[in-house]
Amino acid sequence: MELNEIIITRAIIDRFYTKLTDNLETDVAIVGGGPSGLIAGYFLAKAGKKVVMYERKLSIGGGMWGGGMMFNEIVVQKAALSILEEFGIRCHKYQENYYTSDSVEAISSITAGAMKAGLTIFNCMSMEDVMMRTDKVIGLVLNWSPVQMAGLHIDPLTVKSSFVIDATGHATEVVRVVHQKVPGKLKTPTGEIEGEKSMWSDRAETLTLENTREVFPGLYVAGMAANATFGGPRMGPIFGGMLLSGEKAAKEILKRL
Ligand code: 48F
Repeated sequence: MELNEIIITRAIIDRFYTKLTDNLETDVAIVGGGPSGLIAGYFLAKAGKKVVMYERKLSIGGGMWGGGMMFNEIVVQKAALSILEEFGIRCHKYQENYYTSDSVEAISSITAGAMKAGLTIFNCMSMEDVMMRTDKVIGLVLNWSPVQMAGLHIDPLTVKSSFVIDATGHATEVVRVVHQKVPGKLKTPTGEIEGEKSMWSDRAETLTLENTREVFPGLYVAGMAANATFGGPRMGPIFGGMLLSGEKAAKEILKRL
């Protein structure tokens, strides 16, 4: 049978339209497709929740692809090995408490695992604002990344969710938007964004987990965004904290859904 270009086009438009409209109202919307967001999405989807992710870039995976300085290996400590195992990611013991994985295998396996668990991902879409009702985040305002990059004056569209996770990494973009709109209202010691501190891997890995929590009603922070919000240090290419942070964000939200 001869292939028909119009059927190909119609198939893509129909399927994408269904995917888009199916996700206008969800339990959880995750901004940022790095390791912490993907792990949060995986555990929420696995628990049967309706969860959607928006990633600004064409590719999912954030800062994991490049390992450390483009040496495409990551380090994971013992506490997070069970998460690598959950996705069948191979790892090698380097020495006590230091395990390595190929960063490409790690992030591609996590992405595939999260999607198969039920996470829906929209790439090339950026969060530019949140939807709010008196002191509560109730959704996201989205636009195509290329629209933003081209500086086109085109209005965004809005999606609703019971909870939002800011997993935008160092940029902590969702928190920044909320902070801009309602200054001084964050659940941080000062009410403001405390700001990321310089490298201290050991402390950062512990703090990432502690800092993974609700920062404003309806809005959780995970991964590097948690440290940037609550004033934790950066940790470099050790990823246990990121994985455990995603898991914690999912667990905390599941208690409330
Ligand atoms: O930076 P990223 O990988 O976040 P993470 O999950 O992991 C941090 C580590 O990669 C690394 C580290 C670990 O030791 O420190 O940096 O905390 O992924 C964040 C993703 O969010 C996307 C961005 O493109 C990236 O892929 N992102 C950022 N802002 C937006 C966004 C936005 N406004 N809308 C959509 N996506």
